[in-house]
Amino acid sequence: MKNRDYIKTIFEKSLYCLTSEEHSNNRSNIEVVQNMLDGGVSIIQYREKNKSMIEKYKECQKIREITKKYKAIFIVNDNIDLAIIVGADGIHIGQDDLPINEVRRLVGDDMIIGLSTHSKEQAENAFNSEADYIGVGPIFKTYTKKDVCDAVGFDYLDYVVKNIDMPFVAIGGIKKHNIDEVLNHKAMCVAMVTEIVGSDDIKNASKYFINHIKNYNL
Ligand code: TZP
Ligand code: MG
Repeated sequence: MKNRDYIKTIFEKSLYCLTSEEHSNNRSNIEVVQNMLDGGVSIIQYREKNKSMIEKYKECQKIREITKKYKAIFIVNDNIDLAIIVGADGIHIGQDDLPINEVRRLVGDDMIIGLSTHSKEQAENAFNSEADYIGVGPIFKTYTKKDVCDAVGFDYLDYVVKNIDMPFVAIGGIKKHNIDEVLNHKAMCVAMVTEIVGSDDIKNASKYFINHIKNYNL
């Protein structure tokens, strides 16, 4: 298992961007990721629900190549085999996926394992597992994720900030108009899907949020 303190240094005050081609206004995942990287994004998750495995494989190979060039962290959602094959830095899974200890056995000690959590109990379990970081959300209502649970709001985020000493990323419905609320609640790292992939200028939107998060003073 990676050192959680080390992952904290990567996540601290960072923007975490996810792909979603259906929300990318006719731009490909590759073009979107290239623009995110040009805007300075340092953590990219490939999340794509509408493609075949072979399509995802080809895209992930390409994204692995460019994220390496930019020294960005590359995390694959859902598909453990794909993450291993393309040499991703991490895999992100959900509560209904394989148990973390089995995933750890498959991916080895070096790969980052992220786990989505939506409740205090799930966070406690994640803390005591071999997960390296957790997703905390959805903070607000989101239509991006199809099978998502109701918004967890700030109570759960506050609980994690106070009680769970591991890297985490706040996610779900986070936009320009509400990001300050999330930062006020001391989110370590902020994840966005549609706010970035759906923006007219992905590079500049990424730059804006990276700077905003970095320079935000509580
Ligand atoms: N996990 C929890 S909410 C979510 C995921 C993948 C989707 C967030 O998308 P958006 O567009 O930032 O609300
Ligand atoms: Mg999943």
